[in-house]
Amino acid sequence: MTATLTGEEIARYRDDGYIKPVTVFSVDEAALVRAEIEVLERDHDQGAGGHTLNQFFRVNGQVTIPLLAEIARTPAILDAVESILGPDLLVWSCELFIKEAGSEKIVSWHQDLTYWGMGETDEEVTAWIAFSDVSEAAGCMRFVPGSHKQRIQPHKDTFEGDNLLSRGQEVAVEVDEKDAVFDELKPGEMSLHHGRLFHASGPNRSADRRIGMAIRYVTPSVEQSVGSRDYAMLVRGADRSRNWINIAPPSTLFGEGSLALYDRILADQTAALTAGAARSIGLYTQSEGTAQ
Ligand SMILES: O=C(O)CCC(=O)C(=O)O
Repeated sequence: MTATLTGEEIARYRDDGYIKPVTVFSVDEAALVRAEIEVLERDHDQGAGGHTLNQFFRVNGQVTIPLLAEIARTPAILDAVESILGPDLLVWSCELFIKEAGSEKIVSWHQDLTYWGMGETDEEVTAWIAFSDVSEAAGCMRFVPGSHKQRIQPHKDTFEGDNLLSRGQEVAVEVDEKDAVFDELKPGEMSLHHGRLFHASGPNRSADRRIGMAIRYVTPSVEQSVGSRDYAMLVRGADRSRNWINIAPPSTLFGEGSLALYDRILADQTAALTAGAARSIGLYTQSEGTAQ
């Protein structure tokens, strides 16, 4: 399967700050991935190396979980991302966003780049892939078209318990829900969104789990400017930038070396990802189960 975007789709991404839906897996392939995620939940619910499974799922999943690193290298996903970012692509983080059936968990309105220490770059895109039916009822993402043309706006920490984000962060400007479009996706479909796009998601009122994976792609030119160093996995082309410590995909699940690397990355990234927090926060360290 190839998913190279057309000129018209690329223009729409530039104008709206997102593009959807792009099919990157067949329904059967998506079901297989979901089954593998659910095997992980069944067999590794205690986590590994002192981390909960939830933490591996929510930040840098590609470092210790081969399945997630492999998904991030799927040619069809890379074709579409290459259409936006060009031929040299790195993966900064893989994250699973899972909401159980009937879950009240939400994601408040935010701009991703606010907390990543990468400035206001246009050289980052998130691929969000559905592994279940991600309908409006299931709490799909909502986007405000064109909002990526704004600079990074002030955000406030809410620390609300039902928020899937690490500090319940929320953009501190009024968002008119009438402007929002729903990012409904079928299993195997993905959307791409810009790191300054206003986006949010609601509770899961459907009868099934809502399972999605966010992959943060950057080009080698992006620089970590808050933390002292940062890490990324080269997935297409070349990285001649020296901006990133290049990491390899893991060969085994929760291997000793990749667990040590995970600790190192988390320690280095915590400075950037928790900068300015109103109170001390761990990055998804709370043991709230694998799915929220
Ligand atoms: O899955 C969600 O509900 C939110 C995901 C999100 O905020 C993101 O991928 O940037």
